[in-house]
Amino acid sequence: MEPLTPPETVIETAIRIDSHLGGAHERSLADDVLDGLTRPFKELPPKHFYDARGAELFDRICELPEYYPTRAERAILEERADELATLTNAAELVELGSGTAAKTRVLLDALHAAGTLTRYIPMDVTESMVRDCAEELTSEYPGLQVHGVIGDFERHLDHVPSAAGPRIVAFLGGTIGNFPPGSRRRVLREIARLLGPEDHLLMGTDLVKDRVALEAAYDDAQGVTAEFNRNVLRVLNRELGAEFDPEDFDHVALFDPQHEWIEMRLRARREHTTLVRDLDLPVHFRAGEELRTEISAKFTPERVESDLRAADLELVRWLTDPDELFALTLSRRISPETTL
Ligand code: AVJ
Repeated sequence: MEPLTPPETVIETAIRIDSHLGGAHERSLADDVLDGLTRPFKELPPKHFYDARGAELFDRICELPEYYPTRAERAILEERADELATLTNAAELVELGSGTAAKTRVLLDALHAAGTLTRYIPMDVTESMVRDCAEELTSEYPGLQVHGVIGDFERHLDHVPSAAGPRIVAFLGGTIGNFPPGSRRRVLREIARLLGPEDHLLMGTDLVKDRVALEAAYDDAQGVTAEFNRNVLRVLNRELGAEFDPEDFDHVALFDPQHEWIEMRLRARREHTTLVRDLDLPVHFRAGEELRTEISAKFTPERVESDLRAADLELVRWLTDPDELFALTLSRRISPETTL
């Protein structure tokens, strides 16, 4: 006779969390520092902003009067979530860079009300955020399964579980704008591989607008964005034994109209050399020298559509707010029949 299943394994657990970070993540930071701080034009990728403090500062940015993208995107979602639910019939929502999942609730509400929702799959590098939102959402939506994936969507998309029904892959907030054009298309192609014939990508993109509004959004009066920018130096201090004094740097945010992107930089206030101890790397800054910490691309409708096309995606819906500050696009894979 088969042994009885121990009672604890019979309990349906609504939450599963897989972690893919650890050692590999620290290596990626070390590699990025070695690569980025030894160049003539110093640069670090923006993904290293988001330790616990960085994630908290980003949440404060989202509440700032100058930072319109979060409000505009939420307004679009509130206006159109029911339509998205009807169009997609989604049983599951995969969210890349889920954070606190604040805006996600609008979508989850609509899918829940439509009666199709069974599973939410948040993916984020900030473990505490994935865990907290899994706890909250399973109690807010009875019967919802949450399968959290702690990882980097540039490296761990393979760990997103395969679809159990029609799904929406959400990539909100305009994060795709953090990638320069070439890698943007690579990231989109990789994301597109998560989509089957019944699935949709829901992507947020910030739109090109006048530079005053753009620069204010990245250089707020309260200095929260400046602190967020400097936070990357604290991350290097903690993770790699670097000796940066964040106060040695000014926050700079500029719109580059040629590239149609915002650049954030840290400008050295004085000439100095900092040691990154764990890498045995001295890093020299001239007075006024700048370290680029982020690009945030701003899009035209044509640009969004051509980037989607390059990833074999076709536009299903273009959704925008009344002031056309921000856009959400719903797209799907171009099916083989339509490309013949
Ligand atoms: C999270 C990448 C969408 O580019 O607007 C906010 C990050 N940087 N303020 C953006 C950010 C400065 C944000 N994304």
